[in-house]
Amino acid sequence: MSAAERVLITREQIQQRVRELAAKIDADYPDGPLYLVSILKGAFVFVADLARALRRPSVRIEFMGISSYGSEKTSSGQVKVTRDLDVNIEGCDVLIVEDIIDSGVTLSYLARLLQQRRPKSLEIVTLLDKPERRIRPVNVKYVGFRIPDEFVVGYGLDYAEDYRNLSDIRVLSQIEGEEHSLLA
Ligand code: PRP
Ligand code: 7HP
Repeated sequence: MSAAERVLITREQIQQRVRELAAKIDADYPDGPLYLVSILKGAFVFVADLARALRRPSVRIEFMGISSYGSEKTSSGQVKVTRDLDVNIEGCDVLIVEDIIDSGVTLSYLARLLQQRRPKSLEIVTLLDKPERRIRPVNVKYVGFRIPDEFVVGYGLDYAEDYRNLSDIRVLSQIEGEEHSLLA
Protein backbone atom coordinates (compact mmCIF):
# COMPACT_ATOMS: atom_id res chain seq x y z
CA MET A 1 0.00 0.00 0.00
CA SER A 2 1.45 3.40 -0.99
CA ALA A 3 1.49 6.47 1.27
CA ALA A 4 -1.49 7.82 -0.68
CA GLU A 5 -3.63 4.89 0.46
CA ARG A 6 -2.86 4.88 4.17
CA VAL A 7 -6.00 4.30 6.24
CA LEU A 8 -6.02 6.72 9.17
CA ILE A 9 -9.40 5.80 10.69
CA THR A 10 -11.25 2.61 9.83
CA ARG A 11 -14.97 2.38 9.18
CA GLU A 12 -15.36 0.37 12.41
CA GLN A 13 -13.59 3.09 14.44
CA ILE A 14 -15.80 5.73 12.84
CA GLN A 15 -19.02 3.82 13.55
CA GLN A 16 -18.02 3.20 17.17
CA ARG A 17 -17.16 6.88 17.70
CA VAL A 18 -20.39 8.04 16.04
CA ARG A 19 -22.35 5.87 18.49
CA GLU A 20 -20.43 7.38 21.43
CA LEU A 21 -21.01 10.93 20.21
CA ALA A 22 -24.72 10.24 19.72
CA ALA A 23 -25.02 8.84 23.25
CA LYS A 24 -23.40 12.00 24.69
CA ILE A 25 -25.64 14.25 22.62
CA ASP A 26 -28.76 12.31 23.65
CA ALA A 27 -27.74 12.66 27.30
CA ASP A 28 -26.95 16.39 27.05
CA TYR A 29 -30.12 17.70 25.41
CA PRO A 30 -33.57 17.91 26.96
CA ASP A 31 -36.52 16.35 25.15
CA GLY A 32 -37.81 18.46 22.30
CA PRO A 33 -36.63 19.11 18.77
CA LEU A 34 -32.89 19.13 18.11
CA TYR A 35 -31.88 20.79 14.85
CA LEU A 36 -28.84 19.26 13.19
CA VAL A 37 -27.46 21.90 10.84
CA SER A 38 -25.21 20.07 8.45
CA ILE A 39 -22.71 21.87 6.23
CA LEU A 40 -22.63 20.73 2.60
CA LYS A 41 -21.10 18.91 1.12
CA GLY A 42 -18.60 17.09 3.30
CA ALA A 43 -20.79 16.50 6.36
CA PHE A 44 -23.55 14.64 4.49
CA VAL A 45 -22.24 11.17 5.42
CA PHE A 46 -21.54 12.02 9.04
CA VAL A 47 -24.94 13.63 9.60
CA ALA A 48 -26.70 10.62 8.09
CA ASP A 49 -24.96 8.24 10.50
CA LEU A 50 -25.15 10.55 13.51
CA ALA A 51 -28.87 11.24 13.04
CA ARG A 52 -29.63 7.50 12.88
CA ALA A 53 -27.58 6.83 16.01
CA LEU A 54 -29.57 9.37 18.06
CA ARG A 55 -32.37 7.89 20.14
CA ARG A 56 -34.27 11.08 21.01
CA PRO A 57 -37.76 11.40 19.53
CA SER A 58 -37.28 14.61 17.55
CA VAL A 59 -34.24 15.12 15.30
CA ARG A 60 -34.57 17.68 12.50
CA ILE A 61 -32.03 17.75 9.74
CA GLU A 62 -31.23 20.97 7.90
CA PHE A 63 -28.51 21.85 5.42
CA MET A 64 -26.44 24.94 4.72
CA GLY A 65 -23.98 25.59 1.93
CA ILE A 66 -20.85 27.58 2.66
CA SER A 67 -18.00 28.41 0.34
CA SER A 68 -14.64 29.81 1.24
CA TYR A 69 -12.54 31.29 -1.49
CA GLY A 70 -8.83 30.88 -1.98
CA SER A 71 -6.47 28.17 -3.14
CA GLU A 72 -7.71 24.59 -3.24
CA LYS A 73 -6.41 23.52 0.12
CA THR A 74 -6.51 26.63 2.26
CA SER A 75 -9.20 29.09 3.20
CA SER A 76 -8.65 32.70 2.20
CA GLY A 77 -10.77 33.91 5.10
CA GLN A 78 -13.59 35.02 2.83
CA VAL A 79 -16.68 32.96 3.51
CA LYS A 80 -20.12 33.18 1.96
CA VAL A 81 -23.41 31.36 2.41
CA THR A 82 -24.40 29.63 -0.84
CA ARG A 83 -27.48 27.91 0.61
CA ASP A 84 -29.25 29.18 3.70
CA LEU A 85 -31.52 27.37 6.17
CA ASP A 86 -35.18 26.87 5.31
CA VAL A 87 -36.22 27.27 8.96
CA ASN A 88 -36.20 29.92 11.64
CA ILE A 89 -33.97 28.65 14.46
CA GLU A 90 -34.89 31.31 17.02
CA GLY A 91 -35.47 29.64 20.40
CA CYS A 92 -34.31 26.22 19.13
CA ASP A 93 -31.59 23.81 20.19
CA VAL A 94 -29.15 23.81 17.27
CA LEU A 95 -26.17 21.56 16.71
CA ILE A 96 -23.88 22.37 13.77
CA VAL A 97 -22.60 19.14 12.20
CA GLU A 98 -19.25 19.34 10.39
CA ASP A 99 -16.92 16.77 8.90
CA ILE A 100 -13.68 18.63 9.66
CA ILE A 101 -12.36 21.77 11.31
CA ASP A 102 -9.11 22.93 9.79
CA SER A 103 -8.28 26.65 9.87
CA GLY A 104 -11.53 27.34 11.72
CA VAL A 105 -12.46 30.05 9.22
CA THR A 106 -15.68 28.36 8.08
CA LEU A 107 -17.05 27.55 11.51
CA SER A 108 -16.05 30.77 13.26
CA TYR A 109 -18.00 32.63 10.57
CA LEU A 110 -20.98 30.26 10.66
CA ALA A 111 -21.25 30.14 14.44
CA ARG A 112 -21.32 33.94 14.60
CA LEU A 113 -23.95 34.07 11.85
CA LEU A 114 -26.27 31.52 13.48
CA GLN A 115 -25.83 33.03 16.95
CA GLN A 116 -27.31 36.27 15.58
CA ARG A 117 -30.53 34.31 14.90
CA ARG A 118 -30.99 33.74 18.66
CA PRO A 119 -31.17 29.97 19.01
CA LYS A 120 -31.86 28.63 22.50
CA SER A 121 -28.52 26.84 22.29
CA LEU A 122 -25.83 26.55 19.62
CA GLU A 123 -23.09 23.92 19.73
CA ILE A 124 -20.78 22.21 17.24
CA VAL A 125 -20.04 18.55 16.59
CA THR A 126 -17.23 17.69 14.20
CA LEU A 127 -16.04 14.25 13.21
CA LEU A 128 -12.45 15.44 12.68
CA ASP A 129 -10.39 18.25 14.17
CA LYS A 130 -6.97 19.41 13.01
CA PRO A 131 -6.03 21.73 15.90
CA GLU A 132 -2.53 22.44 14.55
CA ARG A 133 -4.06 24.27 11.58
CA ARG A 134 -6.27 26.64 13.52
CA ILE A 135 -6.05 30.34 12.73
CA ARG A 136 -9.53 31.30 14.04
CA PRO A 137 -10.74 30.06 17.43
CA VAL A 138 -13.78 27.78 17.42
CA ASN A 139 -15.64 26.56 20.47
CA VAL A 140 -16.32 22.88 19.66
CA LYS A 141 -18.34 20.80 22.12
CA TYR A 142 -18.07 17.35 20.51
CA VAL A 143 -15.03 16.05 18.59
CA GLY A 144 -14.84 12.60 17.01
CA PHE A 145 -11.11 12.40 16.35
CA ARG A 146 -8.21 14.85 16.67
CA ILE A 147 -5.94 14.24 13.71
CA PRO A 148 -2.50 15.49 12.66
CA ASP A 149 -1.96 18.03 9.91
CA GLU A 150 -2.41 15.68 6.96
CA PHE A 151 -4.84 15.93 4.07
CA VAL A 152 -7.56 13.34 4.51
CA VAL A 153 -10.32 12.01 2.28
CA GLY A 154 -13.26 9.63 2.57
CA TYR A 155 -16.47 9.45 4.62
CA GLY A 156 -17.70 12.63 2.90
CA LEU A 157 -14.35 14.40 2.65
CA ASP A 158 -13.04 15.07 -0.84
CA TYR A 159 -10.06 16.05 -2.84
CA ALA A 160 -11.25 17.87 -5.98
CA GLU A 161 -14.72 16.27 -5.44
CA ASP A 162 -13.39 12.68 -5.45
CA TYR A 163 -13.18 10.11 -2.64
CA ARG A 164 -16.27 11.24 -0.69
CA ASN A 165 -17.73 7.73 -1.08
CA LEU A 166 -14.96 5.89 0.78
CA SER A 167 -16.17 4.30 4.02
CA ASP A 168 -12.95 4.93 5.94
CA ILE A 169 -10.74 8.00 6.27
CA ARG A 170 -7.45 7.91 4.43
CA VAL A 171 -4.45 10.17 4.14
CA LEU A 172 -3.91 11.59 0.68
CA SER A 173 -0.28 12.57 0.88
CA GLN A 174 0.66 12.84 -2.78
CA ILE A 175 -1.60 15.41 -4.34
CA GLU A 176 -0.16 17.77 -6.95
CA GLY A 177 0.57 16.06 -10.27
CA GLU A 178 0.30 12.54 -8.82
CA GLU A 179 -1.84 9.65 -9.93
CA HIS A 180 -4.56 8.90 -7.36
CA SER A 181 -5.18 5.20 -7.01
CA LEU A 182 -7.47 5.18 -3.97
CA LEU A 183 -10.46 3.93 -5.89
CA ALA A 184 -8.59 1.48 -8.06
C1 PRP B 1 -14.34 21.70 4.29
C2 PRP B 1 -15.06 21.18 5.51
C3 PRP B 1 -15.32 22.41 6.31
C4 PRP B 1 -14.17 23.32 5.93
C5 PRP B 1 -13.19 23.32 7.05
O1 PRP B 1 -15.28 22.12 3.36
O2 PRP B 1 -16.25 20.51 5.17
O3 PRP B 1 -16.56 23.01 5.96
O4 PRP B 1 -13.56 22.77 4.76
O5 PRP B 1 -12.11 24.13 6.75
P1 PRP B 1 -11.71 25.41 7.60
O6 PRP B 1 -11.77 25.04 9.06
O7 PRP B 1 -10.29 25.69 7.12
O8 PRP B 1 -12.63 26.53 7.24
P2 PRP B 1 -14.90 22.41 1.85
O9 PRP B 1 -14.72 23.89 1.66
O10 PRP B 1 -13.77 21.53 1.44
O11 PRP B 1 -16.23 22.03 1.08
P3 PRP B 1 -16.95 20.60 0.97
O12 PRP B 1 -17.50 20.27 2.35
O13 PRP B 1 -18.04 20.85 -0.02
O14 PRP B 1 -15.94 19.59 0.53
C1 7HP C 1 -10.75 20.76 4.31
C2 7HP C 1 -10.49 19.45 3.94
N1 7HP C 1 -11.09 18.63 3.05
C3 7HP C 1 -10.61 17.39 2.93
N2 7HP C 1 -9.56 16.94 3.65
C4 7HP C 1 -8.94 17.71 4.54
O1 7HP C 1 -7.90 17.25 5.24
C5 7HP C 1 -9.41 19.03 4.71
N3 7HP C 1 -9.05 20.07 5.52
N4 7HP C 1 -9.86 21.11 5.26
